[in-house]
Amino acid sequence: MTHVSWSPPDASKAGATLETFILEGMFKVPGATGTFTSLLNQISLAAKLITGRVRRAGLADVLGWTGDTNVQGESVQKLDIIANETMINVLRRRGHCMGVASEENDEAILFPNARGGYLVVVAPLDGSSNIDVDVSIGTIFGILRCDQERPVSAESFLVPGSEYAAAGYVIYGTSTVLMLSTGQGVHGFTWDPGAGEFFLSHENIRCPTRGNIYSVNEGNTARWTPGVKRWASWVKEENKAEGRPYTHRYVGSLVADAHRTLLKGGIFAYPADTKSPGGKLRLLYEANPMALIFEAAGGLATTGRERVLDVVPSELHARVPLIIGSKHDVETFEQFVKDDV
Ligand code: AHM
Repeated sequence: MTHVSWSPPDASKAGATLETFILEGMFKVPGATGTFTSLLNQISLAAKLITGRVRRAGLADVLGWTGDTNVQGESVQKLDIIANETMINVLRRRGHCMGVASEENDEAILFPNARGGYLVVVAPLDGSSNIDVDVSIGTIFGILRCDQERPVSAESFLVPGSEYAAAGYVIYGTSTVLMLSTGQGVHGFTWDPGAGEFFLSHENIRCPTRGNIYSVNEGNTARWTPGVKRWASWVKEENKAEGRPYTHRYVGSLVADAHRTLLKGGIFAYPADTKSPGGKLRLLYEANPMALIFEAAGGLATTGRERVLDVVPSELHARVPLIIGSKHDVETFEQFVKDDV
Protein backbone atom coordinates (compact mmCIF):
# COMPACT_ATOMS: atom_id res chain seq x y z
CA MET A 1 0.00 0.00 0.00
CA THR A 2 1.32 3.42 -0.91
CA HIS A 3 1.78 5.69 2.05
CA VAL A 4 0.33 9.10 1.29
CA SER A 5 1.80 11.88 3.34
CA TRP A 6 -0.80 14.59 3.66
CA SER A 7 -1.46 17.10 6.34
CA PRO A 8 -4.38 19.49 6.55
CA PRO A 9 -3.85 22.99 5.16
CA ASP A 10 -2.38 25.60 7.48
CA ALA A 11 -5.43 26.94 9.29
CA SER A 12 -3.75 30.30 9.87
CA LYS A 13 -4.17 30.94 6.13
CA ALA A 14 -7.95 30.53 6.29
CA GLY A 15 -9.56 33.79 5.28
CA ALA A 16 -6.32 35.21 3.87
CA THR A 17 -7.94 36.76 0.85
CA LEU A 18 -6.16 39.39 -1.18
CA GLU A 19 -8.50 42.02 0.26
CA THR A 20 -7.75 40.97 3.85
CA PHE A 21 -4.03 40.88 3.10
CA ILE A 22 -4.12 44.40 1.65
CA LEU A 23 -6.20 45.68 4.58
CA GLU A 24 -3.80 44.13 7.11
CA GLY A 25 -0.93 45.88 5.30
CA MET A 26 -2.78 49.17 5.62
CA PHE A 27 -3.28 48.76 9.37
CA LYS A 28 0.53 48.54 9.77
CA VAL A 29 1.03 51.99 8.20
CA PRO A 30 0.39 54.78 10.69
CA GLY A 31 -1.88 57.46 9.25
CA ALA A 32 -2.84 55.43 6.17
CA THR A 33 -5.96 56.89 4.58
CA GLY A 34 -7.14 53.73 2.84
CA THR A 35 -6.78 55.26 -0.62
CA PHE A 36 -3.95 52.96 -1.72
CA THR A 37 -5.76 49.95 -0.24
CA SER A 38 -8.92 50.86 -2.08
CA LEU A 39 -7.02 51.33 -5.35
CA LEU A 40 -5.41 47.88 -5.02
CA ASN A 41 -8.86 46.44 -4.39
CA GLN A 42 -10.12 48.07 -7.59
CA ILE A 43 -7.25 46.48 -9.53
CA SER A 44 -8.10 43.09 -8.06
CA LEU A 45 -11.74 43.65 -9.07
CA ALA A 46 -10.61 44.34 -12.65
CA ALA A 47 -8.54 41.12 -12.52
CA LYS A 48 -11.62 39.17 -11.40
CA LEU A 49 -13.69 40.61 -14.23
CA ILE A 50 -10.99 39.98 -16.83
CA THR A 51 -10.37 36.41 -15.69
CA GLY A 52 -14.10 35.74 -16.07
CA ARG A 53 -13.97 36.92 -19.67
CA VAL A 54 -10.73 35.06 -20.43
CA ARG A 55 -12.10 31.78 -19.04
CA ARG A 56 -15.23 32.02 -21.22
CA ALA A 57 -13.51 33.53 -24.24
CA GLY A 58 -14.07 30.65 -26.64
CA LEU A 59 -17.80 30.60 -25.81
CA ALA A 60 -18.52 34.28 -25.92
CA ASP A 61 -17.34 35.21 -29.41
CA VAL A 62 -14.46 37.28 -28.14
CA LEU A 63 -11.59 35.34 -29.71
CA GLY A 64 -9.90 36.80 -32.75
CA TRP A 65 -8.85 40.12 -34.17
CA THR A 66 -10.90 43.32 -34.22
CA GLY A 67 -9.31 44.36 -37.52
CA ASP A 68 -7.66 47.42 -35.91
CA THR A 69 -4.04 48.07 -34.98
CA ASN A 70 -2.98 49.71 -31.71
CA VAL A 71 -0.51 52.50 -31.04
CA GLN A 72 2.32 49.94 -31.20
CA GLY A 73 1.26 48.94 -34.74
CA GLU A 74 0.08 45.54 -33.48
CA SER A 75 -3.19 43.87 -34.46
CA VAL A 76 -5.76 44.31 -31.72
CA GLN A 77 -7.60 41.29 -30.36
CA LYS A 78 -11.16 41.59 -29.06
CA LEU A 79 -10.01 40.50 -25.61
CA ASP A 80 -7.40 43.30 -25.65
CA ILE A 81 -10.23 45.81 -25.94
CA ILE A 82 -12.39 44.13 -23.30
CA ALA A 83 -9.52 43.97 -20.81
CA ASN A 84 -8.53 47.59 -21.47
CA GLU A 85 -12.06 48.94 -21.07
CA THR A 86 -12.60 46.87 -17.94
CA MET A 87 -9.43 48.18 -16.33
CA ILE A 88 -10.11 51.81 -17.22
CA ASN A 89 -13.74 51.74 -16.14
CA VAL A 90 -12.92 50.10 -12.82
CA LEU A 91 -10.07 52.55 -12.14
CA ARG A 92 -12.31 55.51 -13.00
CA ARG A 93 -14.54 54.68 -10.00
CA ARG A 94 -13.80 55.86 -6.45
CA GLY A 95 -11.60 58.82 -7.51
CA HIS A 96 -8.33 57.31 -6.26
CA CYS A 97 -6.67 56.95 -9.64
CA MET A 98 -5.94 60.28 -11.37
CA GLY A 99 -4.82 58.81 -14.69
CA VAL A 100 -3.99 55.63 -16.61
CA ALA A 101 -1.27 54.94 -19.17
CA SER A 102 -2.32 51.82 -21.05
CA GLU A 103 -0.59 49.84 -23.76
CA GLU A 104 -3.81 50.08 -25.75
CA ASN A 105 -4.17 53.89 -25.73
CA ASP A 106 -1.97 56.31 -27.59
CA GLU A 107 -2.46 59.05 -24.99
CA ALA A 108 -2.72 58.88 -21.21
CA ILE A 109 -6.31 58.77 -19.94
CA LEU A 110 -6.78 61.41 -17.26
CA PHE A 111 -9.51 61.61 -14.62
CA PRO A 112 -9.58 65.35 -13.80
CA ASN A 113 -12.09 65.01 -10.94
CA ALA A 114 -10.06 62.38 -9.07
CA ARG A 115 -7.98 63.48 -6.08
CA GLY A 116 -6.44 60.21 -4.89
CA GLY A 117 -2.81 60.94 -5.69
CA TYR A 118 -2.15 57.78 -7.72
CA LEU A 119 -1.54 56.90 -11.38
CA VAL A 120 -1.72 53.44 -12.92
CA VAL A 121 0.29 52.02 -15.81
CA VAL A 122 -1.07 48.85 -17.37
CA ALA A 123 -0.70 46.24 -20.09
CA PRO A 124 -4.31 45.02 -19.85
CA LEU A 125 -3.76 41.82 -21.83
CA ASP A 126 -0.17 40.75 -22.30
CA GLY A 127 0.70 37.97 -24.73
CA SER A 128 -2.10 38.67 -27.22
CA SER A 129 -0.67 36.32 -29.83
CA ASN A 130 -1.42 33.43 -27.45
CA ILE A 131 -5.11 34.25 -26.84
CA ASP A 132 -6.58 32.15 -29.64
CA VAL A 133 -4.50 29.09 -28.85
CA ASP A 134 -5.37 28.89 -25.15
CA VAL A 135 -1.85 29.57 -23.93
CA SER A 136 -1.27 31.62 -20.76
CA ILE A 137 -1.76 35.38 -21.03
CA GLY A 138 -1.84 38.06 -18.36
CA THR A 139 -2.28 41.61 -17.10
CA ILE A 140 0.67 43.69 -15.88
CA PHE A 141 0.31 46.85 -13.77
CA GLY A 142 2.24 49.44 -11.82
CA ILE A 143 1.07 52.13 -9.38
CA LEU A 144 2.76 55.53 -9.15
CA ARG A 145 2.20 58.34 -6.69
CA CYS A 146 1.46 61.86 -7.95
CA ASP A 147 0.71 65.21 -6.39
CA GLN A 148 -3.02 65.22 -5.77
CA GLU A 149 -3.20 69.01 -5.81
CA ARG A 150 -1.64 69.44 -9.25
CA PRO A 151 -3.12 68.62 -12.64
CA VAL A 152 -1.91 65.34 -14.10
CA SER A 153 -0.43 65.20 -17.59
CA ALA A 154 1.38 62.61 -19.70
CA GLU A 155 4.66 63.85 -18.17
CA SER A 156 3.44 62.79 -14.72
CA PHE A 157 3.97 59.16 -15.82
CA LEU A 158 7.57 59.66 -16.97
CA VAL A 159 9.33 58.65 -13.76
CA PRO A 160 11.79 55.78 -13.28
CA GLY A 161 10.38 52.49 -12.02
CA SER A 162 12.26 52.90 -8.74
CA GLU A 163 9.57 55.47 -7.86
CA TYR A 164 6.63 53.07 -8.37
CA ALA A 165 4.65 52.47 -5.17
CA ALA A 166 3.59 48.97 -6.19
CA ALA A 167 3.50 46.59 -9.11
CA GLY A 168 2.08 43.25 -10.02
CA TYR A 169 0.74 40.98 -12.65
CA VAL A 170 -2.07 38.53 -13.12
CA ILE A 171 -1.42 35.30 -14.99
CA TYR A 172 -4.38 33.58 -16.60
CA GLY A 173 -2.76 30.15 -16.63
CA THR A 174 -3.79 26.76 -15.29
CA SER A 175 -5.00 28.88 -12.38
CA THR A 176 -5.40 32.63 -12.30
CA VAL A 177 -2.74 34.01 -9.97
CA LEU A 178 -2.24 37.64 -8.95
CA MET A 179 1.31 38.52 -7.87
CA LEU A 180 1.82 41.74 -5.96
CA SER A 181 4.64 43.73 -4.45
CA THR A 182 4.49 47.03 -2.65
CA GLY A 183 8.29 47.05 -2.61
CA GLN A 184 8.95 44.71 0.31
CA GLY A 185 8.41 41.11 -0.66
CA VAL A 186 6.30 39.53 -3.35
CA HIS A 187 3.13 37.62 -2.59
CA GLY A 188 0.91 35.51 -4.83
CA PHE A 189 -2.85 35.01 -4.62
CA THR A 190 -4.70 32.25 -6.44
CA TRP A 191 -8.22 32.78 -7.74
CA ASP A 192 -10.83 30.43 -6.29
CA PRO A 193 -13.73 30.55 -8.75
CA GLY A 194 -16.06 28.87 -6.23
CA ALA A 195 -15.50 31.46 -3.53
CA GLY A 196 -15.03 34.32 -6.00
CA GLU A 197 -11.88 35.45 -4.19
CA PHE A 198 -8.10 35.54 -4.55
CA PHE A 199 -6.51 33.61 -1.65
CA LEU A 200 -2.91 33.91 -0.45
CA SER A 201 -1.06 30.96 -2.00
CA HIS A 202 2.55 32.11 -2.47
CA GLU A 203 3.82 33.97 0.57
CA ASN A 204 7.02 36.01 0.39
CA ILE A 205 8.39 34.49 -2.81
CA ARG A 206 12.16 34.43 -3.27
CA CYS A 207 13.59 34.00 -6.76
CA PRO A 208 16.30 31.28 -6.59
CA THR A 209 19.83 32.75 -6.71
CA ARG A 210 20.54 30.78 -9.86
CA GLY A 211 18.56 28.48 -12.12
CA ASN A 212 18.97 26.20 -15.11
CA ILE A 213 16.34 27.52 -17.52
CA TYR A 214 16.89 30.24 -20.13
CA SER A 215 14.03 31.92 -21.95
CA VAL A 216 14.63 33.93 -25.10
CA ASN A 217 13.18 34.03 -28.61
CA GLU A 218 15.86 31.96 -30.38
CA GLY A 219 14.30 32.96 -33.72
CA ASN A 220 15.96 36.35 -33.24
CA THR A 221 19.51 34.88 -33.11
CA ALA A 222 20.65 36.44 -36.40
CA ARG A 223 19.63 39.90 -35.11
CA TRP A 224 21.48 39.74 -31.79
CA THR A 225 24.65 41.56 -30.79
CA PRO A 226 27.89 39.50 -30.54
CA GLY A 227 27.64 39.44 -26.73
CA VAL A 228 24.08 38.07 -26.71
CA LYS A 229 25.09 35.45 -29.30
CA ARG A 230 28.04 34.36 -27.14
CA TRP A 231 25.80 34.15 -24.07
CA ALA A 232 23.19 32.06 -25.94
CA SER A 233 25.93 29.64 -27.08
CA TRP A 234 27.38 29.50 -23.56
CA VAL A 235 24.07 28.48 -21.92
CA LYS A 236 23.84 25.59 -24.39
CA GLU A 237 27.38 24.29 -23.87
CA GLU A 238 27.89 21.01 -22.04
CA ASN A 239 29.56 21.65 -18.68
CA LYS A 240 28.24 19.42 -15.95
CA ALA A 241 30.19 21.12 -13.17
CA GLU A 242 28.61 24.47 -14.03
CA GLY A 243 25.11 23.08 -14.56
CA ARG A 244 25.08 23.56 -18.32
CA PRO A 245 23.45 23.17 -20.75
CA TYR A 246 20.48 25.12 -19.47
CA THR A 247 16.98 24.00 -20.48
CA HIS A 248 15.14 26.26 -22.91
CA ARG A 249 11.54 27.42 -22.31
CA TYR A 250 9.81 30.23 -24.21
CA VAL A 251 6.05 30.80 -24.12
CA GLY A 252 5.99 34.20 -25.80
CA SER A 253 3.78 35.77 -23.09
CA LEU A 254 5.91 37.89 -20.78
CA VAL A 255 3.75 37.06 -17.76
CA ALA A 256 4.15 33.33 -18.33
CA ASP A 257 7.90 33.43 -18.99
CA ALA A 258 8.46 35.81 -16.06
CA HIS A 259 6.25 33.82 -13.67
CA ARG A 260 8.14 30.60 -14.34
CA THR A 261 11.48 32.41 -14.02
CA LEU A 262 10.44 33.99 -10.72
CA LEU A 263 9.36 30.68 -9.19
CA LYS A 264 11.95 28.31 -10.65
CA GLY A 265 14.89 30.62 -11.28
CA GLY A 266 16.95 31.13 -14.43
CA ILE A 267 16.72 33.98 -16.87
CA PHE A 268 14.28 35.63 -19.30
CA ALA A 269 15.83 37.91 -21.90
CA TYR A 270 14.36 40.14 -24.58
CA PRO A 271 17.53 41.99 -25.55
CA ALA A 272 17.95 44.78 -28.07
CA ASP A 273 18.45 43.47 -31.61
CA THR A 274 18.69 44.83 -35.13
CA LYS A 275 14.89 44.74 -35.53
CA SER A 276 14.23 46.44 -32.16
CA PRO A 277 17.41 48.42 -31.38
CA GLY A 278 15.80 49.91 -28.26
CA GLY A 279 14.30 46.60 -27.15
CA LYS A 280 10.78 45.33 -27.81
CA LEU A 281 9.07 45.41 -24.42
CA ARG A 282 7.52 48.57 -23.04
CA LEU A 283 9.23 50.28 -20.12
CA LEU A 284 6.32 51.77 -18.19
CA TYR A 285 3.87 48.90 -18.03
CA GLU A 286 5.85 45.75 -18.91
CA ALA A 287 9.51 46.13 -17.89
CA ASN A 288 9.17 48.30 -14.78
CA PRO A 289 6.50 46.23 -13.00
CA MET A 290 8.45 43.03 -13.70
CA ALA A 291 11.70 44.66 -12.59
CA LEU A 292 10.12 45.79 -9.32
CA ILE A 293 8.73 42.30 -8.66
CA PHE A 294 12.05 40.57 -9.42
CA GLU A 295 14.11 42.92 -7.26
CA ALA A 296 11.62 42.60 -4.40
CA ALA A 297 12.01 38.81 -4.65
CA GLY A 298 15.82 38.95 -4.59
CA GLY A 299 16.32 38.69 -8.35
CA LEU A 300 17.63 41.29 -10.79
CA ALA A 301 16.38 43.25 -13.81
CA THR A 302 18.74 44.89 -16.29
CA THR A 303 18.74 46.35 -19.78
CA GLY A 304 22.19 44.79 -20.16
CA ARG A 305 23.77 48.18 -19.43
CA GLU A 306 21.82 49.49 -16.45
CA ARG A 307 19.24 48.65 -13.84
CA VAL A 308 15.79 48.75 -15.48
CA LEU A 309 14.31 50.64 -12.51
CA ASP A 310 16.77 53.53 -13.07
CA VAL A 311 15.78 54.19 -16.69
CA VAL A 312 13.98 57.52 -17.11
CA PRO A 313 11.24 57.10 -19.73
CA SER A 314 11.31 59.43 -22.72
CA GLU A 315 7.66 58.79 -23.59
CA LEU A 316 4.63 56.77 -22.49
CA HIS A 317 5.27 53.87 -24.83
CA ALA A 318 9.08 53.82 -24.57
CA ARG A 319 10.68 50.43 -25.14
CA VAL A 320 13.63 48.90 -23.36
CA PRO A 321 15.71 45.71 -23.48
CA LEU A 322 14.59 43.51 -20.56
CA ILE A 323 16.61 40.81 -18.84
CA ILE A 324 15.14 39.48 -15.59
CA GLY A 325 15.81 36.51 -13.41
CA SER A 326 18.02 34.94 -10.79
CA LYS A 327 20.76 37.23 -9.51
CA HIS A 328 23.60 34.98 -10.67
CA ASP A 329 22.13 34.40 -14.13
CA VAL A 330 21.42 38.08 -14.81
CA GLU A 331 24.92 39.07 -13.66
CA THR A 332 26.40 36.45 -16.00
CA PHE A 333 24.38 37.87 -18.92
CA GLU A 334 25.69 41.36 -18.11
CA GLN A 335 29.27 40.08 -18.27
CA PHE A 336 28.68 38.71 -21.78
CA VAL A 337 27.17 41.91 -23.18
CA LYS A 338 29.31 44.53 -21.44
CA ASP A 339 31.52 45.11 -24.51
CA ASP A 340 28.64 45.27 -27.02
CA VAL A 341 28.31 48.69 -28.62
P1 AHM B 1 2.04 42.06 -26.90
O1 AHM B 1 2.03 43.42 -26.25
O2 AHM B 1 1.62 42.07 -28.32
O3 AHM B 1 1.30 41.07 -26.07
O4 AHM B 1 3.60 41.70 -26.97
C1 AHM B 1 4.32 41.51 -25.81
C2 AHM B 1 4.84 40.12 -25.84
C3 AHM B 1 5.35 39.67 -24.52
O5 AHM B 1 4.31 39.12 -23.76
C4 AHM B 1 6.36 38.62 -24.90
O6 AHM B 1 7.37 38.49 -23.94
C5 AHM B 1 6.91 39.15 -26.19
O7 AHM B 1 5.93 40.05 -26.71
C6 AHM B 1 7.11 38.07 -27.20
O8 AHM B 1 7.64 38.64 -28.36
P2 AHM B 1 8.15 37.72 -29.59
O9 AHM B 1 6.92 37.15 -30.20
O10 AHM B 1 8.85 38.69 -30.48
O11 AHM B 1 9.06 36.68 -29.05
